[in-house]
Amino acid sequence: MEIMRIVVTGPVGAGKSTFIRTISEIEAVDTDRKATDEAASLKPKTTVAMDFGRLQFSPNMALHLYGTPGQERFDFMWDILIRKAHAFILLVSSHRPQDFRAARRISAFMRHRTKVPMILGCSHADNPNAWPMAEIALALGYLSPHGRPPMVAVNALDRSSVANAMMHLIQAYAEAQTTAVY
Ligand SMILES: Nc1nc2c(ncn2[C@@H]2O[C@H](COP(=O)(O)OP(=O)(O)O)[C@@H](O)[C@H]2O)c(=O)[nH]1
Ligand SMILES: [Mg+2]
Repeated sequence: MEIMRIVVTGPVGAGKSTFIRTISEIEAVDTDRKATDEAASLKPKTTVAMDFGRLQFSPNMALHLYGTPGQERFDFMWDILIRKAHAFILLVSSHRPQDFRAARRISAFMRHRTKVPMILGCSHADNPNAWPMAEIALALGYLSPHGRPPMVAVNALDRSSVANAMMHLIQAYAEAQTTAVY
């Protein structure tokens, strides 16, 4: 059985825990605890260690999904989780431009540590205030399509939307394998 380890990262509230819970075939394990700091203004609970979910992709391939905490003070967990990842998705809330900077920082942190493929998941895509993806790309510093990671709109509450994002991620991984860029 081949196991592909996928990291789901992004700022607080981007939908990482939800994304994993929505797609996992086992009951997702979370380490959400009562937020006592600035995360409390966004939601009552926040992930302190990781989320874990599993998905049987094909008879001989299982996907293991690891969700990181969103807060920078837990960045030692980002480090631990990204080192063994085969690919990762950076989720960023499409309707919260104030989070774009945090997303950029996470992206830079990960890029510094791994060369595995990433895709950008623009979550909360169902929100009426969601920014268009092209504008999110610009705000994240991708000024031209060249060198920009694949982008996909995601509603983390919707199983088919999460499955679609997973397909993009697996495709990015497969392409990187065949072109052997790393
Ligand atoms: N409408 C909508 N709500 C979402 C989406 N993603 C997450 N949420 C909600 O946003 C809140 C934060 O999600 P959570 O998964 O805890 O974010 P995390 O901090 O990244 O783990 C929860 O109330 C979710 O139900 C989305 O794509 N669309
Ligand atoms: Mg979480």
